[in-house]
Amino acid sequence: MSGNITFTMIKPDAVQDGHIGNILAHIIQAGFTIKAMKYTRLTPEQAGAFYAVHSERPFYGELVSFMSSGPIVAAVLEKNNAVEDFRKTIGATNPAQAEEGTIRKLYARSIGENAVHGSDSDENAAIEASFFFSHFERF
Ligand code: 3AN
Repeated sequence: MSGNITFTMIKPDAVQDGHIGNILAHIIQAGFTIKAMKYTRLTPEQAGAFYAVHSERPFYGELVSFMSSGPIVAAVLEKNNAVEDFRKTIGATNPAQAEEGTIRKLYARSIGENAVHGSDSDENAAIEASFFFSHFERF
């Protein structure tokens, strides 16, 4: 059975480019409810831990340095079939290949600086939400 929670970050590129408001509006318009949210900045150690699953990939160093380069917005989102529906809403990893109207097509700079994160499974959504939020911060 698919779950109803996913985790997202508005990444440093989209924050710097002034897209926080438009991206949150897009997410809400797509039917997601915000269960938790914070504006924060990751240290390189925190970014490295969050993306530990990618530690063997060639772009890992670049990814960690980018994700700790400026503030981000982290949020837990709720909707039926949240993980799959949110990945449709954000579009392909590479914005050049993302469908028209998706968040990455509209706001991402490149495959590395791609505006938003979206969990890739229910299991990772739970792990990622717990990485950022305690139970006292989720409503
Ligand atoms: P997604 O974010 O669509 O799940 P993943 O899990 O393959 O994509 O990659 C995680 C993150 O790593 C991406 N959001 C992107 O920032 C970065 N990334 C992925 N592929 C590349 C690449 N070829 N070059 C640079 N950065 C990449």
